[in-house]
Amino acid sequence: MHKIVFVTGNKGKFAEVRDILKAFGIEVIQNKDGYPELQEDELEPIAAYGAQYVANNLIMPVMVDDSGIFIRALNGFPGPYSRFVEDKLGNPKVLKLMEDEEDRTAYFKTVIGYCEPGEEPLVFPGVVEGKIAYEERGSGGFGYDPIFEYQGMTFGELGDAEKNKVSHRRRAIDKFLEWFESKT
Ligand code: ITT
Repeated sequence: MHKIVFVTGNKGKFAEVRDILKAFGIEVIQNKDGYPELQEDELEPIAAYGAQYVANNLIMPVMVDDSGIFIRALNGFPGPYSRFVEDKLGNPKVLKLMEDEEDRTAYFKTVIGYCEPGEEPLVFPGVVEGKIAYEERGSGGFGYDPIFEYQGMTFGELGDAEKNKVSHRRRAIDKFLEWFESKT
């Protein structure tokens, strides 16, 4: 069985990546060492830098996941600052910011970064389009899931198994798997 070290402090992300990759015969091991997060408008350079930094520190192949929610009416906010905004504002205040906005469209994006020691990092993006709900709904998932509607249901209402079939993270991992399976 293949093993992949996934560097994240986020329990929700870890559980999703573990469940998705298990079905493909890959065991995921969580590492909570963290990495310096670049201040960038895009997730790709953050994931690439993080993966390379940890791969060279641990001297082993590693995977990282940098994600964010991009709300069109807020010009893409909070995007790469999603962690900071979740901690400082949380879903109720994000909904407040959206109170008078008619354009509810938003997307979630994950960029999986993968790097082997001494090599260049690779990035695999995945996006899912949806809408910002008017109130939090559902107790599943984590983070912004209760306010992100996908085809009428929030990710919080959808449940982990269904979310894992369609999510931004699933789409990024599918791209990673395509590459990983062609190399092994
Ligand atoms: P690591 O960097 O340690 O992996 P983190 O939580 O800091 O963990 P990010 O920098 O990628 O990760 O922050 C992404 C933010 O978006 C964070 O607040 C997450 O809770 C949230 N988030 C990421 N994926 C999500 C998902 O699938 N559903 C809901 N919220 C999500």
